Amino acid sequence: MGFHEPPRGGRGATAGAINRGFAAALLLMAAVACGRSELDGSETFDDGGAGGKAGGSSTSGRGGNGVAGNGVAGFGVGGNGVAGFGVGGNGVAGSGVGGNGVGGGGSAENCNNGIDDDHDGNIDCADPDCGDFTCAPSAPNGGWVGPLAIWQGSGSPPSCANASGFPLEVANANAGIKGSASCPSCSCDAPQGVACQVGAAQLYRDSTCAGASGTLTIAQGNCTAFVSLSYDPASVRWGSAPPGGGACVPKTTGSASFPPVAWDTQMRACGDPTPNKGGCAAGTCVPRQQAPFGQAMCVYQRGDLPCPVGAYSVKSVYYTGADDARGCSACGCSSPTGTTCTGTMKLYTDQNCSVDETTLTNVLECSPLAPDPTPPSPPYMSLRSVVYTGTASSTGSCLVQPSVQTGAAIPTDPVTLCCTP
Ligand SMILES: [Ca+2]
Ligand SMILES: [Ca+2]
Repeated sequence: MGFHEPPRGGRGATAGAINRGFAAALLLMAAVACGRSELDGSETFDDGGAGGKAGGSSTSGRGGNGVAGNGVAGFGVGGNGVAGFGVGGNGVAGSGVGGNGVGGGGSAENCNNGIDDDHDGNIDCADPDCGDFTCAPSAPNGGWVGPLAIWQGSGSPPSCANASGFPLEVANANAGIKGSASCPSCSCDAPQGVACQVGAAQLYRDSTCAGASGTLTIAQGNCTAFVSLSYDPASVRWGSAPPGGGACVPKTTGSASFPPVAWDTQMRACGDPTPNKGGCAAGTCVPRQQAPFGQAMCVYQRGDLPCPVGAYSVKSVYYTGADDARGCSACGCSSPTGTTCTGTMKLYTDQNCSVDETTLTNVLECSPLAPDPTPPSPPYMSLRSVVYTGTASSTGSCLVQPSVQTGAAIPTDPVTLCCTP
């Protein structure tokens, strides 16, 4: 048998130039494909194998390798732009013409439907095309509501319409209560009712208020007779005129005012994302929240509760109400200080405040005394009388006891928010 020149590549072999070595290898493949058992180099293949098989379907990735028979290159139709590969029969491989490079024709991934729309094997959250989606852990049992997108800050909360796929306003609450009070200002009038009930006189043996003395306490306003035992006093000093009692009347300027209860922080929870479990090992594939909403995923429940075991572990408590128990204390004044008594202290040598008057007009003033012309019987050395007339001076003042806030605005109706770290 002669060696026949193999025919040229088939009709489809538009890129048929292949070197000999490669052709021989392909020839072997072609022979096996045709069921021939012998191959000795002189074999002639007049009739190649079947035509190339088409590549994979147009919707799944890689095209199959087409094997050409009868010198006609197979024509692999690639899926997704991967060429099929045809092999020419009869010893010369036709170079398969690749698929036309047209993609499989699947649609773009819808990240919200639980279906692998683009047939890349990845559903929704698992598909890299779905970067705007994320897996949210399922809301735990026990009354927890979520997943939620959360905004917190001060000022007006943004609309849930801005929270990507969390359009429903689920909760609004607050933290950091501010319940100040503006209390009136206070002042104190001058002391009133200060009493000058007693005066003290010091009686000396000598005439210059020197040396040892005896002290006599005299009730204000009454002539008081007194005797001395050890000596007839020759001088007297007005020792003291202590003021007693009295009070200042507090004055209140303005009135208490209580600004509306305010909060440092406000929280808005948005929920109701389209439910979907696609592509998440656990939980739900939900839209990723958009700023200014935070990235943490949260669940909430009314009450101040511990967070459930699991992914939603970071607790914060907000409040939806307040009890306003604010008030202001009354203005007050301390006891008076700096008050004094003035008046006169008059002494006499008789016992009825009428003979040999000696008058003192200032506290601590010293004056000599005339000898008692009518000393009593022993053991007494003298019998005299004294009268103290005291009036309160206008000095003195009271410390202001200001009006201060009492009570407070107490947050009520707590809401517990538990979020992912
Ligand atoms: Ca999908
Ligand atoms: Ca996909």
